[in-house]
Amino acid sequence: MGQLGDVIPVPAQVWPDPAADFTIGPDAAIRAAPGAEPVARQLAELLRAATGHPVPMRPDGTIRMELQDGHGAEGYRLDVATDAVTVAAERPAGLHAAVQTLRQLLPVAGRAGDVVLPGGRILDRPRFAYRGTMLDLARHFFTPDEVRSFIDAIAQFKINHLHLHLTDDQGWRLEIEGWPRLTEIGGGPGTGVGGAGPGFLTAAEYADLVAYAAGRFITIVPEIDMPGHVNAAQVAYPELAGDGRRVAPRHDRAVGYSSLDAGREQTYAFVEDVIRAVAALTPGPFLHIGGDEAKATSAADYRTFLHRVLPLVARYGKRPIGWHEVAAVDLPDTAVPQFWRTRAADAGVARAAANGCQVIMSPADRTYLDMKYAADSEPGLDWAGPLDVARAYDWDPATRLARVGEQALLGVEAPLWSETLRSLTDVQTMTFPRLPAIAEVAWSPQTARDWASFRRRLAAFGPRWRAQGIAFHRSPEIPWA
Ligand code: TNX
Repeated sequence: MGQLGDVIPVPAQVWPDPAADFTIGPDAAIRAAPGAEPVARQLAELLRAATGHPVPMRPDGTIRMELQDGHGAEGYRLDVATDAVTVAAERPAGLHAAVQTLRQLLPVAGRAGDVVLPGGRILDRPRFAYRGTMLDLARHFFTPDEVRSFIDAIAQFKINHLHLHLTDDQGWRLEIEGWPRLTEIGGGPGTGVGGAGPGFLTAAEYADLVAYAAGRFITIVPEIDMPGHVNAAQVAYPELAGDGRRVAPRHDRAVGYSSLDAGREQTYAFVEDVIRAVAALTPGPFLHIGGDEAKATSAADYRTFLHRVLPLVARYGKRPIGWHEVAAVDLPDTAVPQFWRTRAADAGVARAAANGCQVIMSPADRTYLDMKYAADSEPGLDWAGPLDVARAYDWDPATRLARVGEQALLGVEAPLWSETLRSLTDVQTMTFPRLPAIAEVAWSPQTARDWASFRRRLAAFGPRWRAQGIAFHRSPEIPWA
């Protein structure tokens, strides 16, 4: 049995009480308040797997899940006493967060018989509302089953947004009504970097993923990258290229050579169809419009394009997110620039923050999961790296960018680009153990965080990940159990 607070992300407040341990015995049962049942069933499943006991749902259960005010959208209270375990939250999302905490207090080996939970109280709530990661399906396609397994793995760390990079120069990975060649050609054989593929999500598969993620309190954030990163769309529909000539497919790693034509109405007819379709499939509030590395678009055309497209996102009921280059224009205060460079100041993002926009922090030198861990590790890129676990952990999002402080931050996201990835194992190896570091950066109070404590808590995940079949990088910085 570990200590009560030995979880990732570290809870905001922990009061261990060694005299109050609770034993999950053969008679253990769960009592769920109305509205708490779905999360209570998830907890019951975990407790059954850990103990081998039946753990039914029963009105006299001493493991209690309650809904009560005062914990915020995702916060919770966990009380472990000798005679009862009480989980209280304002909303099911908070109960789900508490279950992720409890899960890490259970032994790794399954069907272990009676299990003792360490006594005491946890009061916990997230520092930032947006705690995300991103998977690039465009450079390398991952199947719905692979994405589901990724969702299961990240949910344990209280990650609550999964950004899917669905389109790029190499491939187009989401079926769009009325534009079948996008995926027939853009999702065809050989469309991944280096000739990988084929693959795309049908609208129904995407909707299934959205629902699956929602069951784990994760919001899907779809990205359609534009006006650059559109070569695959132009291969499928040459009329989307400025001069209408046939466009050659490209599966190399270059960026910044393609652009939609900001001066043609046809561009906006296409973009509106895509935004309408993606918005209709996406219950979450966000729609990511990319906007990065538009080196083949003039500055004037870039502005024209965004002034047309930002209102379209709003018309279909979504809040636009864009890579921070979008802050070159005056953004509506509902728009969210996502900072990804390695520099210490960005005039556009600072101006957007001063105008009331919230910002997502993804500085590449701290959060890019596609960076190599070390100069000699594979796979990965190295333009912002190497990025070891300590570097992913040891920073404060509120002091990262000049004039973009705590109040301006919506949250933190760790993107995983897939140019060098070939398999789900590669995805897992790049994600773990760095995403848990970022999850703690985004969830835990800065004052509760400490590298020495984190690396010790992280070490315990070695056996846990092995039991779950999740590959991870055995970083030499961590004293693996
Ligand atoms: C830059 S970060 C890109 C991507 C690449 C990535 C590789 C950003 C907004 N654009 O197109 O995949 O670097 O690290």
